[in-house]
Amino acid sequence: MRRKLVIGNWKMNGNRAGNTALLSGIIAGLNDFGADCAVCVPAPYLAQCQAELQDSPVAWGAQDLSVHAAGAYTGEVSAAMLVDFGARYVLCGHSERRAYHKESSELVAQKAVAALAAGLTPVVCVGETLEQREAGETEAVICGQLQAVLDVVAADDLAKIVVAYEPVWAIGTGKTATPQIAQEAHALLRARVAQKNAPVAAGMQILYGGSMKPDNAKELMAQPDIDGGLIGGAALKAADFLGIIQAV
Ligand code: 3PY
Repeated sequence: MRRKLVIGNWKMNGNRAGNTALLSGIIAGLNDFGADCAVCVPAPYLAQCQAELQDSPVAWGAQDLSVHAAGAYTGEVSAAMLVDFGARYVLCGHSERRAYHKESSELVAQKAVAALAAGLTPVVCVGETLEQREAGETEAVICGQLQAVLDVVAADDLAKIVVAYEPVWAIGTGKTATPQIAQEAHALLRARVAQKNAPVAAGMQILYGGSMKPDNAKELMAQPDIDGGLIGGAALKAADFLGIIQAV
């Protein structure tokens, strides 16, 4: 039985006072809902998460990392630095990074490898655009993005990866994939992992992302291959985030 996981992706939002209010609201409302929960925050706020979440059931992580370990890479943040601030998760290849920063699937795969080497859990994001879906390319696109990671991650590390399916057309648009569309994509991704290692595929957490909200979370998470959510806008309000966790 896979445990559900709900991760808030704050994107480039937040400030110290607002973060404290949000984090304390989440902690206050958390019960044992049977789901794991984490927030992926802008890197400057990792120290704040470490201070404010360390005795709570909420884990924290980052939204990106460098493939490099150290050196002359201005502006980059290494996996070891994230670990230094207690991060457990790091998003790799969110569609906004693929689109705005031209991150290739190969680079995303290298980021996953760097995260694993440092002991972080990479949350590998995959998803198709509307044009790709309409052209019937969904399977090729999302399985191709995943395959790039499967090709380079050591067999022993495969079980430490989390995958997030985030259809680009459902991100920040208010549009959500129907539970059937999401389930179909999740099943394809799990089958692709199974080609490499069936037991790992059976245990892998595959999250759905893309305008998941309290009112659609239950139906999405009831699907057999949907193991939780990667939450955008709804992760910025404690009541909404908790509403999604409660839907598990
Ligand atoms: C969204 O739901 O908008 C996301 O991009 C979550 O990562």
